Amino acid sequence: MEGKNERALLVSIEMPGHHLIGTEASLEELTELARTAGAEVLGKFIQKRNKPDTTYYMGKGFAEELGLKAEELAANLIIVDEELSGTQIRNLEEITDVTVIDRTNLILDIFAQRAKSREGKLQVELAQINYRLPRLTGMGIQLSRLAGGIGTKGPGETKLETDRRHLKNRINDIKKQIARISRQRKIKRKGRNPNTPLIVLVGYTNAGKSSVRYRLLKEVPSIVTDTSNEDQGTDKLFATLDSTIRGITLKSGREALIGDTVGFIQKIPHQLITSFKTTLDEVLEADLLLHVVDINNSFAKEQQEAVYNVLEEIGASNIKRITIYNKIDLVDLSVLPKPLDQSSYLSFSAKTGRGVAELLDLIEQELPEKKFILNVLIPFSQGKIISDLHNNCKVFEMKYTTAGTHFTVEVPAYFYPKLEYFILK
Ligand SMILES: Nc1nc2c(ncn2[C@@H]2O[C@H](COP(=O)(O)OP(=O)(O)OP(=O)(O)O)[C@@H](O)[C@H]2O)c(=O)[nH]1
Ligand SMILES: [Mg+2]
Repeated sequence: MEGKNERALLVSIEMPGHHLIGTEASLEELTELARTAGAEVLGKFIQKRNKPDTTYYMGKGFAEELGLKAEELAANLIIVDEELSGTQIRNLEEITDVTVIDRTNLILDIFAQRAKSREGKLQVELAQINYRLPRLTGMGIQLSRLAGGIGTKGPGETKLETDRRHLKNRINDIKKQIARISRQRKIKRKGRNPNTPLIVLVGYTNAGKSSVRYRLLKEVPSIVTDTSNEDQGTDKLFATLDSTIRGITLKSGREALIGDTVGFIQKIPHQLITSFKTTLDEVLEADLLLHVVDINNSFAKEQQEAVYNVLEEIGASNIKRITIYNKIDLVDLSVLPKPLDQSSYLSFSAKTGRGVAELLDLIEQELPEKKFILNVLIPFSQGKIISDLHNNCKVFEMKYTTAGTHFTVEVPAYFYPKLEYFILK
């Protein structure tokens, strides 16, 4: 969308209990999204209905008026705050004579603009194809131009079938490439010291995840010495797309890895969740999640709920969390709200640095001690290690061999280095 001088009208329909954050707030968020994508927003419209219209999503009369409004304001784009079917899009375009896109398509567009890494680009393309595939009939004209040409048409196939086959092939191809990158990532992860716990920042988009991490990297001894290239926080939705990991050292001397991730949003397109699976896998591997909440946002509570929903959807809801009420410098709160998920919480400001010491203490407290099950062979000469092992580890099995004692033990992280040399492959 960028650079095309998009002049947009935004539309939402208000249905009882439909939007998590309320119709107007959702439309406000859509405005931010539209601006982020590079569009100028000329007007916002809401129609109250009990349920969506299957043909036009909104009422036909309302759609016609919208078309007139678009002509009057010289708008060339209508953005609907919901995911539409291909038929609804085509019908709306016919009746308004303006290009129509839905919320999902807009978010996918932003992701496409933002994606930098090869993996990110592939993931976005996959999400886009999964969005398009069921809408091929509706968007026939746009897509037929993509496929087609000599040699692409199988015998007896219609254009639509050819397009579908084309996209399905591309999906397989992308999935293979993503799987390959994901394997390389796993190998890299295995190379990481298994002692080092992983902390991952999660939260609603623009809550301040990158800023919180930047603050931590600056305040504590971190493995990155040069922070000039770090994301210090950007006032844009979905500024962070790729997950990156940095190392920090906690007060106790314990090292930890801290990962930044893509932000969540209400009504997040499910195509994005499935295609960003490998990136989100990092969240699943976390030992502790830092849930960053923009306490200054009037919908902080609803945004938290949206985050809980996404965590649930990706299967990360049972990972321990700390809730960080960020941007406290912007509000005057005598009492902090208790997070609904019962997690530990604190007020914080990435801007002023308030709460840094407290956060580090909380992290130390909440970060579960990692444990490993190991098979080790300890030579008889290592009497000290054997007695330490009995005192500090849970022994499941012990067998004497000629080379020494063979143990199967559960080992706390701090003890791991002592045994590393004796691990049986
Ligand atoms: N006043 C104030 N602004 C903050 C604070 N923390 C972050 N911000 C601002 O909030 C905006 C978003 O910050 P980011 O750190 O980029 O947010 P994010 O959660 O990483 O956002 P995405 O990566 O886009 O999901 C930026 O303009 C920051 O400067 C804070 O404690 N106080
Ligand atoms: Mg960010």
